[in-house]
Amino acid sequence: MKKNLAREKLKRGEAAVGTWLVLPNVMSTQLMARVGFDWLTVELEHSPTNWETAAQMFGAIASAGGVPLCRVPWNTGENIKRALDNGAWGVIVPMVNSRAEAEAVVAAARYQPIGRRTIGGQLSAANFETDQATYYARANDEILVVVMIEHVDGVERADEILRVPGIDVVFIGPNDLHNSMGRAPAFESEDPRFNQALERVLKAARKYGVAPGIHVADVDAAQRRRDQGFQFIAVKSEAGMMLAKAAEAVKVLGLGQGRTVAKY
Ligand code: 3PY
Ligand code: MG
Repeated sequence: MKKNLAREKLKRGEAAVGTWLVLPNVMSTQLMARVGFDWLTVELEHSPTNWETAAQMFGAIASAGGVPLCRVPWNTGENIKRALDNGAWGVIVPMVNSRAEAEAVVAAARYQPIGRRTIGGQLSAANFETDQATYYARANDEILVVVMIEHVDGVERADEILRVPGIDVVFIGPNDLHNSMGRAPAFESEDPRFNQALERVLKAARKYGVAPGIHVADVDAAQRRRDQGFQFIAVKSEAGMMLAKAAEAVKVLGLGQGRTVAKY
């Protein structure tokens, strides 16, 4: 059975850096899988991607030697089961705000004796290049379980959430976190409440041996957050990087004059 190298890096205390795949597209996934990120997350929370396309995207990443993860649409057992049974090597679960919600994540994502994940699926074993019996026996050691704290309620309860056994990573969603503070969505801000919330989650993560993570807008921010102690770092998305480069070309060449041009 293949090893989840991103999970191993995190367990060694190192950073594992990846990006979001928001395009429902197998070809762009095949190309992104060869760039060299530690992991790639197929986005199902805010994208039009369906389960069939997601399963093909997980396969494209795994067969290129990468680590396929899935941000599920919401914290339900059905979503977590379908992501893992169809070949994701880990789940990122949005908006976890209480101990009970964190326990529900672990119950769905881990087999017994840690959780109550049910038996089934073919692509899970196939993407780890193993048979189903071996997958069932070892999946608990390879699957990456990521809970998102992205609301002031989750920050308030960071200790009770991260104390739940079976969680590997706590991932901060800065846009929703700002939103929950009544502020405009943003990856960064000078708001002391936002920066104190980050420190509070970092402290709880250290206390319970959970790797801290955050979504960032660019490479400079990724380096800064890594220096601050964040380990699981998502740099924007494949579409975001494509549009930033395209917008740069338009700007440098002085194109788009007299037209309404989107800013990226
Ligand atoms: C947020 O910023 O709210 C996110 O969900 C990032 O992934
Ligand atoms: Mg969010």
